[in-house]
Amino acid sequence: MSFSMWFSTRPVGGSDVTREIVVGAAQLGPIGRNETRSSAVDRMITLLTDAKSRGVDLVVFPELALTTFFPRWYFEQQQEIDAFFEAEMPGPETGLLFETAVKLEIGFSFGYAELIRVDGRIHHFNSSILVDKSGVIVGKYRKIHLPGHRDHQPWRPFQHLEKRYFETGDLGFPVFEAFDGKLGMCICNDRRWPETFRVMGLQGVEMVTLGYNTPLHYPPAPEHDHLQEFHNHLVMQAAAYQNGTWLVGVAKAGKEEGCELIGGSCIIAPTGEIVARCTTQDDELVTFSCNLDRCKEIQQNIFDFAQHREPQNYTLITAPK
Ligand code: ING
Repeated sequence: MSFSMWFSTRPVGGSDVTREIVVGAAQLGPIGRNETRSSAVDRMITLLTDAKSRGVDLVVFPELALTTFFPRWYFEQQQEIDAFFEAEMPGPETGLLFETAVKLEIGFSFGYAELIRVDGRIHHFNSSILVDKSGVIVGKYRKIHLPGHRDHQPWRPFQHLEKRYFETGDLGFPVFEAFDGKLGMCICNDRRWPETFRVMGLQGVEMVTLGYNTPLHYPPAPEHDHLQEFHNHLVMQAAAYQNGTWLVGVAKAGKEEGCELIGGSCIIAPTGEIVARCTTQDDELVTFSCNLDRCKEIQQNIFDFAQHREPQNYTLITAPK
């Protein structure tokens, strides 16, 4: 076999202008129970401003970035619970974040507790939004995989009452045309479920942003505590590689109201490689220039769904539980 037979000339496709998004993973340290939203917003603005000075286009903040992770406590009164929710977005205390971002011409994504009224009924979601450089909310996601439990379980050193305080997200796993690419979002526990990313992968997602609040201690299985950081990166790296997408995972980190939350915020390439990661448990920004066209290396080869997927063999996955 001649030498030239070994080297197929790969088709040279597309324009020579690459689609880059300079991303900032903006990790937050602990937010105290009595810390005001304005204080959290000020910390986010500091990170936004630093990001702009570093040429960032899109800053990603954690899940429930405006308050402490309140599902760790059992509340009887709905009024106490609703105090952690936003009834408007932007609202009186988050408007400054939007105004500053517009001035800086920078996009951002963050998670918050969303309270909405529909036909006179109040709904509560663990939500995330994507805001473009002109301050327009171009995408919204509501957390679907709610971990933890619904009832008060005093045996636990801290509660995890997301099933009590939030409804299951009702928007699916949408992918949005924004920042010259296809962007999707998910939230925290969603990242542990491969279906989350495959649904977005089937929509051609090129970057997924997600925030998380992940306690180091997992009361039902303390023997896994030492694996929390490993599991965190394992699922995100696998998701990025198996769907050929960039992934930005951002923690609320550190000892928050006595509960140790893992850090490990990072930016992951479509190959599954971690290309940037935080090294502290505090407010910290790491950045990377993400070439969206690199998704093709995976999406048009090893995970070319049209060529290689066998959905007729996967029907169990969507069968009702
Ligand atoms: N937090 C955790 C998460 O999925 C958890 C809950 C921790 C589940 C450890 C399993 C193990 O990262 C949220 N907010 O979903």
